Amino acid sequence: MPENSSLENLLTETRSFPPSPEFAAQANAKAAMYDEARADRLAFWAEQANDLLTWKTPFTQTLDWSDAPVARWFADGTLNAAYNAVDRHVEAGLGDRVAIHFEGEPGDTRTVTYADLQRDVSRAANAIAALGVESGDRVVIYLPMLVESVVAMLACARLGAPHSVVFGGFSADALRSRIADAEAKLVITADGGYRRGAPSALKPAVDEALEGEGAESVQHVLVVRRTGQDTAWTEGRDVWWDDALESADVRHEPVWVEAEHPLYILYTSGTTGKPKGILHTTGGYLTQAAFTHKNVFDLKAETDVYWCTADIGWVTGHSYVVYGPLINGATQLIYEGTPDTPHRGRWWELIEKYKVSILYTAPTAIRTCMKWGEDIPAKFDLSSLRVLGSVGEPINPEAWMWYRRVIGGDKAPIVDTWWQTETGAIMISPLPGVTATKPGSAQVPLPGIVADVVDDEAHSVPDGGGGYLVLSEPWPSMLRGIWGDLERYKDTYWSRFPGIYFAGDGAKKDDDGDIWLLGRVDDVMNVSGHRLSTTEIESALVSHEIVAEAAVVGAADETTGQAVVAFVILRGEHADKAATEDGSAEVQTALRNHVAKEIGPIAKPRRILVVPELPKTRSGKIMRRLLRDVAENRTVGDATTLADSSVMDLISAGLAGPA
Ligand code: 6R9
Repeated sequence: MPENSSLENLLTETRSFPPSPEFAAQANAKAAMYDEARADRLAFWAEQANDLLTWKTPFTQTLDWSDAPVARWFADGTLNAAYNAVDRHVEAGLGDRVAIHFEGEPGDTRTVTYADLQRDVSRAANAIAALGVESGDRVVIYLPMLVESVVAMLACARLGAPHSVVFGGFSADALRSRIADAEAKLVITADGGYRRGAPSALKPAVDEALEGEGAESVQHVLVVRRTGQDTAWTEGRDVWWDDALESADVRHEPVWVEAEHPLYILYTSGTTGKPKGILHTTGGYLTQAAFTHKNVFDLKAETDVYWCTADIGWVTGHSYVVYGPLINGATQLIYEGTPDTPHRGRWWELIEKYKVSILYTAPTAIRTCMKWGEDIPAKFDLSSLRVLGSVGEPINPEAWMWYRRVIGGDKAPIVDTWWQTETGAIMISPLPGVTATKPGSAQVPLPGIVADVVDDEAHSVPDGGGGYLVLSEPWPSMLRGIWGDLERYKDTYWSRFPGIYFAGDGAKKDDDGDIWLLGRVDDVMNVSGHRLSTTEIESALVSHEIVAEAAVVGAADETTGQAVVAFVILRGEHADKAATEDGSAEVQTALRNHVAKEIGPIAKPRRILVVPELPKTRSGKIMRRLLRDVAENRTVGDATTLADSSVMDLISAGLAGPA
């Protein structure tokens, strides 16, 4: 079980907020959906796939699980994701509906209708095809939050070319390893984006990534002009997005693909150093993204203005900025920048300006706003908000209550949505208008989803008990594997409890049987809702010449959920140097910058502690539990399985000095 004591108070939480009769009366979701799905789960999903998507060729088989754990959903049907997200809305006479209100960080705006999207996506598809990309080829997208980012993803989908979006905050090295693993043919990037009031270059990281070994598969780089900053150019390889689109035809026939055709690969941290390329396919993924977006957020496409604050570099941006909302014909806001530029009320100002009615964000953002003070949101009219969502990490009851009261005016239901890159779409969440919500709990598996909390022997725990979260039946948007490594897929998710999916999260059931998530049980950290692997940061640290050994833990942090704390053993004379105050500061800076360069600024350790030894078991495994005790200033727990039990004393003694 995770030993996160700050989460213990969750279990004494007893408040509950039933839906108002008015909300319930108009809600998309109905309690009967649970019964319907329980009675015939596959028929339920087949109905959703038919209702929510337009198929070129209808499917006749819902699920083929004969090759478990690789599922095939709706396999003999054919469709196209971009057609479903864009063209069919235009064909239905909704071309003038706003798809995207774009707001740049400097305040520039753009309104994009579904008809505009259709033109741009078609032109981009023609342009990308002209650069040699065909169905099945991989395209890496490394962009800030722009309209073009959505267009680029849909253009790839239109061609049947799986995209792999790499978060713009990742370093050149991280980008290169992803390009190499996916063997991408094309990279789509921008000169830069606006970040905290200034242009921030992006293209140099692509140039650096492509210079290194492993990225030889890339033939072209398509560059969106956003900031207009000076940009180094490789003739013959680099192409401006605007030039390519300008000369491209506005008509493009979508490539109809089979339901199991790969839609995208998204890299995420696992328990080892090498990121996993999570593979999602088309029909099942789109079905569940659309179903959850419509019912969990109660989307009324004609009247709602929806805003998900996630970056497209994460799965939340894939399912709830691009595919879910656009499949459902929603009107949404996309904002390029940070919440505090140029002032700390920017988000609330945007909600007032665009009359946002559905907001989907992360607990870390809510806690940051709490810290800034409720007088800031109080200056804006937030009365348009009618549904609030949370995702990325457990939300503590205090933040939940603040979100409800200060942002939601004590009336908007909160949906705390549990899911993962691997699950593709929301799995556990209250349904607004149906579920009486509880502060801090994701509560119930959605209709058609079978989840449980089990003990070490895979036995379901009774109400009131705790253990591991598992998913016991396949679901439409489940990952279809890890790119290029089927064994790792089986190993990671299906070997801990044979035949059922192990999510890597600890959970409890309360007396009503509702599920409370307690955080990761493996070596994956969750910093501001972003997954980081301890091993990945450790490898980055030891790749620095002065580091002999490193151990990384996630320590509880009030704002970011967890913070990266690193314990390092330095080589020879560097250890002595670090023992002085100046030397210590120098080492800290050097190592933090090094991690930022190797992985990205989000992976920078909050604290780096120089230690003489690391606590290891006899088999050589680092006991991170003990280091977490140190990092969280707790009394160090049971150290009897250490090979050398005096190590912890040595570490604690050393930390009394400069750290
Ligand atoms: C969507 C996303 C997945 C991990 C997951 C869990 C944590 C996500 C949560 C939550 C508690 C929630 N997580 N949502 N924990 N309550 N509502 O975040 O995907 O980046 O792959 O992270 O995030 O630990 O296993 P991803």
